[in-house]
Amino acid sequence: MTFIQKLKNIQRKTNSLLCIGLDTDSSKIPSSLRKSKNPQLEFNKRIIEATYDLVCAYKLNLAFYESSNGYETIHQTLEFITKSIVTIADGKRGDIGNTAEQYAKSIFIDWKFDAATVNPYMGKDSVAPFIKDEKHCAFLLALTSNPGSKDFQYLDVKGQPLYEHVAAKAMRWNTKKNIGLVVGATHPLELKRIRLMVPDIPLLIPGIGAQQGDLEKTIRYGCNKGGGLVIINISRGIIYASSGKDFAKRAREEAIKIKDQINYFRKEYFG
Ligand code: OMP
Repeated sequence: MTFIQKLKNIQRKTNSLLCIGLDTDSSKIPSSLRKSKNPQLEFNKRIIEATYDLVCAYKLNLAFYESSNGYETIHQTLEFITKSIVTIADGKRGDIGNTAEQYAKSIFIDWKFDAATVNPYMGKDSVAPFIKDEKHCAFLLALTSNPGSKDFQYLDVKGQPLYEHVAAKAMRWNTKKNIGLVVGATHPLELKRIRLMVPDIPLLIPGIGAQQGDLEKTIRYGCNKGGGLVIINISRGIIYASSGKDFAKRAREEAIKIKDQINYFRKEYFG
């Protein structure tokens, strides 16, 4: 099955565009779990158990797992996720072809993620290993959600901001229909322009919640004509909804709230 088919299937099944980011910070794990053998894994399992029917994807930001037994935790977390749900490795990889091959191998072959975030700054050969197989998707950073996105991504290059060149290249490189773009929810007007440039590729949109992106505009401008093809990622706003024993229950409540808001706006703008 291609990545796009898998994404469409799960979004239809759960009626959800929501992706929960498992940015599991060891210092934020509730004290009730700290005595378990692997608190990070236990936390992830409890969040997944409480939310799997409400999401289309889980995104693991690899930075949170780059510690002694972190890579094994990634493996075990993935084993716990229902196979029909999309999994995204957020490592923002980007290196010369030979090294990129190794990154792609660990993400897609060893861990068996469906998708990866990729920094396209080093050009086509750094992206190529991630888009060999239509089962896998590379989400290229186009316009990131953080304040520093202004430093380079808006630079005028031949009359167009740099991030639009990324969108244009993504369209050109997308021969296997397995490229997506990352666009921050903190830039709704730019999101609208990007969606016009790339009508049929998936957008991974972080920045709602802790980074205060605008959900209504994100849905209105980010979705394709059919009201889909976006993945809305929320990490801290859901997984740390409570720091108490009730953290999983509160994460579920928060996920339901956001899923419902997303669907409300989808209905409003796309019928
Ligand atoms: P919260 O702000 O806690 O919802 O987390 C956002 C997640 O999305 C983190 O894992 C970020 O690293 C990631 N992210 C951004 O916040 N902004 C971007 O522009 C791109 C990403 C990403 O590639 O996922």
